[in-house]
Amino acid sequence: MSDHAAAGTAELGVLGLAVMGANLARNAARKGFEVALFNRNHERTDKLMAEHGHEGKFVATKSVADFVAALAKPRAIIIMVKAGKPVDDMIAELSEHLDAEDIIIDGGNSLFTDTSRRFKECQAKNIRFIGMGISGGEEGALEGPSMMPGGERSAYDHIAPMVTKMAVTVEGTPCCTYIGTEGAGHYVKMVHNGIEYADMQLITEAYDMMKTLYGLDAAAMAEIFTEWKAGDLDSYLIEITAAVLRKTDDTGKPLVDAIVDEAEQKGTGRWTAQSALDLGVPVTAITEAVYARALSGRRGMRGEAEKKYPHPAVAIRKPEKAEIDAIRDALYASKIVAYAQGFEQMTVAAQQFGWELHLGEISTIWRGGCIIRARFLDRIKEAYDRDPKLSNLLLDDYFRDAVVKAEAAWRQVIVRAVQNGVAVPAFSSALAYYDGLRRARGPANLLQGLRDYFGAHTYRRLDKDGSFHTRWSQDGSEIEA
Ligand code: NBP
Repeated sequence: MSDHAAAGTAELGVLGLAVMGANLARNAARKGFEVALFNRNHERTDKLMAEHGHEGKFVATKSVADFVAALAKPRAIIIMVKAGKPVDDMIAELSEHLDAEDIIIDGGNSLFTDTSRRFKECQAKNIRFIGMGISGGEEGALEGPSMMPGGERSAYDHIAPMVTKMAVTVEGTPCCTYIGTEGAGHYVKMVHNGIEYADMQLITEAYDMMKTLYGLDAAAMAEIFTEWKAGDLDSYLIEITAAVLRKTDDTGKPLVDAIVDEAEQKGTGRWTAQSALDLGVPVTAITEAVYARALSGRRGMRGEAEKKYPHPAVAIRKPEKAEIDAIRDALYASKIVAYAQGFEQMTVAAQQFGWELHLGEISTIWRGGCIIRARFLDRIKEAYDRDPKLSNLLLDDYFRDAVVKAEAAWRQVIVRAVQNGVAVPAFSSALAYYDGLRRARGPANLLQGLRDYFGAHTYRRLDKDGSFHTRWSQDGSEIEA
C-alpha cells in the first residue's frame, strides 16, 4: 500500500483526466468531497493540480496502486477513459488492487452490452460495478450533469449522496436517479442520445424549409427560433439553434453559412437504431436522423448528383406568418412522435432485459444538464404520472390533443416540402408512423397473403382462430415460389 500522507481518506477516485474526467473531479471537489486523481499520462494530472488544485481537496497519484491506496473503503472509482478496450484494461488493472465490495463506476459512453458484460465480470470478482451515463458535455460535467447510473443497487446507495450532489438540480430535484441493473444506465443514456439525434434532425429540417422554400436568412430564422422558445418548443436545443444562426464570423456574414454541410457522428445514435431493430421497435425518427447524417457525409456524391438532376422549380416567396407557425406546429408534432418512439424503445428494452425502468423519473432527470432538456419533458413526466404503464406517449390525452391540433399544419408543411424537392425525412417518417399507428386495421393482411402464397408462412383470420394456409392459384393447385 501507498505511504501517501492522505492515504485512505479520499471519498472518490477519478481515473482518466481528459476533459470529462477532469471536470467531474473538479465538480466533486468543489462540492466538498476529497478526490483521488489518476491519469495514464501524468501531465494531465499535473495540469489539473496546477490550474485547479486550489478548488478543493485532491490527492494526485502517479500509479494505480497509489491511487487505490488513497481511497477510503469501500472505494468508489469513476473511470472516465475512452470507451471500449481502455475501459476493460483499466478495470483489469484496478481489479488487482481492489478489495471485495469496492465500487467501479464507468462514466464514459460505453455500449450497454459491454456494461452488462463488465457488471457480470466484476460480480464474479466481488467488485460492485456501475455503468453511469453522463450527459451535459464538459460544461455539464463541471457545473452539474444529468447522471444515469445503472448496475449494482447497493453500490448506487453508497455513492448516491455524492453523485446526487454533483448532478444538476431542477426545482429541487437532482437530475440523477438509479436506473436499473446491469447496463440499464448506459442503455437509457444511449436512447437519450438517439432522441437528441432526432430532435436535432427535426430542427435542421425546419431550418431547411424556412431557408429553401421561403428564402429566409440566418438572422431572420434566429428571431423565429427565439420566438418558438417562448412556447411549447422551449428547449436548450431551440435556444442554441437561435444562437448558432445569429452568430456572424469576421466577414460579418452568418457563420452557419460558411460551415461544411457534413454531419459527423460518434455512434450512440446508430447504437440506438441498431438496438431498436433488434427489439423490433419502430424508432423511425431516430433512424432517419442517423441516415440523414450518413447522406450528409456523401458530399462529393451529392455534388455530382446535383449536376445530373434538375431541381423542382421553387417559387421562393416571403412566408405568411401562418406558414411559419405551421412549420412550428409540424416540428412539435414530429418531436412528440420522436420522443414517443424513444420512450417505447425503453419500455420494450426493459421487458426484454428484465429491467424495471421508471420512465417518469427518467424524463425528470433529463430536465437539467442534458442536451435534450426541455419544458416538454414535464409533459412526459405528467403522462407517466397519469399512467405509469403507458405503452406509448401518443396514447396519452395531452399528446393526443397536441398532435391532433397540429395535424393539418403537419400534413401541409410536408406536402409543400415534398412538392418543392426539400428532403424532410424525419418530419415525414414521423407523420407516416403516426398514420400507421392510428389505424386499427392496416394493410399487412395483404402482406401476410403474399407470404403465405410464396412461402406457406400461414396467416390468421379475423373470423376464426388458428393458423391457415391456402392453395392460392385459381385452379386450386399449390404454387411453387
Ligand atoms: P476521451 O474519450 O478523449 O479519452 C481520453 C482519456 O482516455 C484520457 O484520459 C486518456 O489517457 C484515456 N485513455 C485512453 Br484514450 N486509452 C487509455 C488506456 N488504454 N488506458 C488508460 N487510459 C486511456 O476523454 P473524454 O472526452 O474526457 O471522455 C471520457 C468518456 O466520457 C468517453 O467515454 C466519452 O465518450 C464520454 N463522454 C464524453 C462527453 C464529452 O462531451 N466529451 C460527454 C459525455 C460522455 P491519456 O491522457 O493517458 O491518453
